[in-house]
Amino acid sequence: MNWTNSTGLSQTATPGVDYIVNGGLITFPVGNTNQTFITKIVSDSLNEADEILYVKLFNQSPSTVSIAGDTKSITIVDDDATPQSSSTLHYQF
Ligand SMILES: [Ca+2]
Repeated sequence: MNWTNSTGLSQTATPGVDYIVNGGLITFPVGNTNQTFITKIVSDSLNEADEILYVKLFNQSPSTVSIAGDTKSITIVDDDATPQSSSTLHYQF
């Protein structure tokens, strides 16, 4: 089946800014319910809230296979520190 992180769903992460839009083919061996894929996150230095993006599975083969919960959310956890405020200003005249 295919997967994509371009779902068109309302989310807080911005495609192309917070993550790279991609997708591909993913194969589940018979009897296996777990599989791994890679979504690339764009690093920045902004202190911001965690953001959500969605990943969707589709085009399963055979088509009779059912997918329980074909859309899942991924949380991009912000790893940038809160900026330190400048509490003291020094003036010299
Ligand atoms: Ca950040």
